[in-house]
Amino acid sequence: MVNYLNTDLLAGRDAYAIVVSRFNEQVTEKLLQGALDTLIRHGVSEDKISVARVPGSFEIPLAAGRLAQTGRFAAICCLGAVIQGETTHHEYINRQVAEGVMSVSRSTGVPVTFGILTCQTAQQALDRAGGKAGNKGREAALAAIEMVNLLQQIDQTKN
Ligand code: INI
Repeated sequence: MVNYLNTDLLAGRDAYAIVVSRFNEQVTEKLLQGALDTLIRHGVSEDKISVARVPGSFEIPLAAGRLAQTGRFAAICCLGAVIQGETTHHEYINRQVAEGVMSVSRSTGVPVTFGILTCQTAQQALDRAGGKAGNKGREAALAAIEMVNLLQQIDQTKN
């Protein structure tokens, strides 16, 4: 019989952290609301959620790494919005942030999810922050819960 590992979306008593960028705040606040609403609806109690605000997406990996190192959080959701301007500035931010977030996750073993929009226009970002294309903050929170449950199941197979 196949042994399917649990990937349900019911949160236990674990603590979660959210790192959210203030840059493009009109978008990132909507991502934050989506993530908070999702964590709470899936069973995380409010006092188990910590929110760390950072100036811009470039600062997200450092804050996420420091939070992960505390060992207090089962997962960390990273939220930001990088919107293409007239220069290539966004390309440098996007690459570093994506690699930085993945690197924190790999080096600490703590799931760090990627709710950072990389868009060409502000409208595209708003569409993905509770508009017609969903809410990436919500997706990042769901992914965090799912990964926490999956890793806990994997760890149990060791015993
Ligand atoms: N930060 C963002 O989160 N989104 C952006 O679109 C953005 N742009 O376009 O400049 C941005 N820049 C700030 C950057 O993340 C850092 O906070 C800043 O460079 C200081 O280190």
